[in-house]
Amino acid sequence: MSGLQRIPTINSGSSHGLESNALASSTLKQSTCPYCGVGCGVDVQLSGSVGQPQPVAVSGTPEHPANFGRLCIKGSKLLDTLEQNQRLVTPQVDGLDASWEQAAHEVAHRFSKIIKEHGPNSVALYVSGQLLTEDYYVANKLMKGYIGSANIDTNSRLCMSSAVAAQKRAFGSDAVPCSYEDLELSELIVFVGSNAAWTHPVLFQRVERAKQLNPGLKVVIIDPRNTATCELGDLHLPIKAGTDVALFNGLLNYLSENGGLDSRFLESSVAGFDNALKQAREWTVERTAQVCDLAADRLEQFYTWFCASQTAMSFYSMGVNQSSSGVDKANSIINCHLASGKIGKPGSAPFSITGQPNAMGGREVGGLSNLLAAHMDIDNEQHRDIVQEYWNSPTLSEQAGHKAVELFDAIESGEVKAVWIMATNPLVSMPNRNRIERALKKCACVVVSDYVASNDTLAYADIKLPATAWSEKDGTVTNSDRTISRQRAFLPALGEARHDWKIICDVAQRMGYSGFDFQSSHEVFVEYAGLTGYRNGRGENESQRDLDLSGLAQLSRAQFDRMKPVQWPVNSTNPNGTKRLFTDQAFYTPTGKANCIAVDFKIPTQVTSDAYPFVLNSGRLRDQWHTMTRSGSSSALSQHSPESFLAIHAEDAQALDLKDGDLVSLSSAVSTQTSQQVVLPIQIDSAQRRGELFAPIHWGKQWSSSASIAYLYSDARDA
Ligand SMILES: Nc1nc2c(c(=O)[nH]1)N[C@H]1C(S)=C(S)[C@@H](COP(=O)(O)OP(=O)(O)OC[C@H]3O[C@@H](n4cnc5c(=O)[nH]c(N)nc54)[C@H](O)[C@@H]3O)O[C@H]1N2
Ligand SMILES: Nc1nc2c(c(=O)[nH]1)N[C@H]1C(S)=C(S)[C@@H](COP(=O)(O)OP(=O)(O)OC[C@H]3O[C@@H](n4cnc5c(=O)[nH]c(N)nc54)[C@H](O)[C@@H]3O)O[C@H]1N2
Ligand code: SF4
Ligand SMILES: [Mo]
Repeated sequence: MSGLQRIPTINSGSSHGLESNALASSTLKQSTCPYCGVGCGVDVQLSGSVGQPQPVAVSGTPEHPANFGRLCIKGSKLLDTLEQNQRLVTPQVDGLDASWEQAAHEVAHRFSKIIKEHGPNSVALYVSGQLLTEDYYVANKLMKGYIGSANIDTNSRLCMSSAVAAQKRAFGSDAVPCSYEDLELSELIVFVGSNAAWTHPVLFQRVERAKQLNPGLKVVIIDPRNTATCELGDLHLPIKAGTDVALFNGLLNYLSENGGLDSRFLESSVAGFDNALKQAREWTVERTAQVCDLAADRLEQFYTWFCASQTAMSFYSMGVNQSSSGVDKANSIINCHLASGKIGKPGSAPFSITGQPNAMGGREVGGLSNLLAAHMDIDNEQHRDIVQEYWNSPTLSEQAGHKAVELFDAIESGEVKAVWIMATNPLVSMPNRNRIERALKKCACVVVSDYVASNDTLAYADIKLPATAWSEKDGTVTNSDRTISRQRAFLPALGEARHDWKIICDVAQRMGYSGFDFQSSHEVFVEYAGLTGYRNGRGENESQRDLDLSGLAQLSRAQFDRMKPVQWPVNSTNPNGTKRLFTDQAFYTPTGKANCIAVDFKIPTQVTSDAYPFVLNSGRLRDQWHTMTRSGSSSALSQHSPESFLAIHAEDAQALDLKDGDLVSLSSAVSTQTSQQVVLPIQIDSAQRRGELFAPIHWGKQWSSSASIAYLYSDARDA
């Protein structure tokens, strides 16, 4: 099949009463914002003829449970970023334009040849939380069920895999217990390692409003930097980077000594508490304050509030997850919620917030190399049997594949000889960029699916495959509180761009595999929903899983098109979805009890030295998205921070005789110290702690010759 593939643009029909105020000549499409994990509903107003619709306005969907009509600046500027002339519109093979027929054949042929000569583990997929669930599902099916290798990992490894591992340890499943609404029902909201004011703005606005409605609501921010989020805080704890386990062990100890435990809940529903407490015992307020470099009275203030409040939400993000002890950090937070019974009830939960629009959907379909689809595990024989039986697939990988960092190691070592990268830009986002460059240079076959014509990773591609962009994509995403929403296409595919799921199916079929004859995202979705319910229960031959969408497995195409946002599980017990998990105090472990995990504070793997005296913290700016392929082309979004910078405390700047705007060259133990790879202008900003620097993650080579901070980071990580 070659040539243009057009997506029908008939209105998929919103089922609410918007018709009343819609103009006769215009139609409305409801979709979901493609930026952050809040997952806001967006209404796109179209005018013009049915064949040539023009988007004219975008606004928040009034009835979407994530945003109730609100949008942040990135969402409200979505139409500015529908840039058409930066797009990849034709497949390319070895630098030449190609037909889809040729391109799909080449990918299939090169992958098949390498597999034949070197086995299934010699190829890999590196995918992304920006794919739709349907894209992700078929990618995972191809790799684990047909190629027979689990070498599929995702940029979510850099993002929330610590939270996944922690939730699995504590709850027996990767389950986010709460609903956004809980943020409005709580007495205490703790932001840990999150700059939500910039990174999850609509949720932050909901908290802002909740505080106006209830001045008794307390907000605490635990972050080494004094960020925009701190403006809402009753208390900011400028913690020394990397010491969160100490802080939450200290809280656990405080709860036990000050009547903050929920003994009944601990007795009936929690295992491992005694051991966890034993580990936490040494963390007195004084000792904790010293290790975390905090004022003891301020730390105790936080402990008192948490201990005294009936409800609390701990909203945690990259300051927790991206750490050599990321999983322990998350479990130390969850421990405190379990110990005080602040879970499974309104206004209370440890809440891992996801970054990307579909990081949750990706983990649901098994996008990580150690998972299987539908929240099943690769190291569980029964789970493997369920998945293989449902797919009726020729094989199913029995062992976990390489995780992101190891995957690029394996490419560099030559063990992996072909990689297909989809919807992520690892040259900019993976640590230790020199190593990623070496690996991709060496790799015999690099395939990249993207919708932009150029980015730092496409520069290494042998085969470039043009994917549809947000306005053209059609399928589902799952946000941070388990709400599944529809993304709906409102423009036809540009040029020869194709949907990611379709591209994967085209290649799979050319590799000779059955099981990929899907005709629409709807067909993929119902197959996936069916798998979540398949042999899911307590009976013999069954295994009980939290993720159950069996209530959606029979959706017709028309029902799928009209589907409203719904929180999983959706099944016969909960046909309209499920707001909160664990309200029955039953968890997904073999005993039904949650696990408190004994966690030990460890100093970060990377520490400062005489040669490298500064800690480099990195994160996001309000108006840019990741490596800027989406947001970089909007002039409105570039006003807030037009260039990259290195933020430094005034006293550190003074000691180095640096002033605002001075250019500094940065090096680390892994960067090439002689080259001027990273040069940034100084921004004096005492929101950093002394000895800690901050740089934004967004700029790669495409946007600036020397602002790619990925050169500086080693690949230290939590195994
Ligand atoms: N505008 C914008 N929004 C985004 C994104 C974007 O690119 N742009 N990306 C999305 C994605 S994928 C993600 S993952 C989320 C990330 O959302 P956030 O995690 O809120 O984003 P960061 O800016 O990385 O902020 C992490 C915070 O952790 C702090 N921190 C660093 N080290 C520590 C530590 O040891 N302990 C503690 N307690 N805090 C620490 C940092 O100072 C920083 O303020 O944002 C999402 N939203
Ligand atoms: N130093 C440092 N590094 C970090 C982080 C940090 O805090 N500090 N954060 C990490 C985190 S949490 C994350 S999530 C990553 C993000 O890092 P990346 O995933 O590398 O960043 P993006 O710019 O979002 O890259 C997405 C790419 O896919 C394309 N794309 C978008 N949508 C689609 C689609 O639907 N289909 C296809 N085929 N292509 C698409 C875009 O054009 C873009 O080129 O960065 C990580 N790296
Ligand atoms: S909060 Fe996130 S999902 Fe909502 S409009 Fe802003 S970027 Fe989009
Ligand atoms: Mo992320």
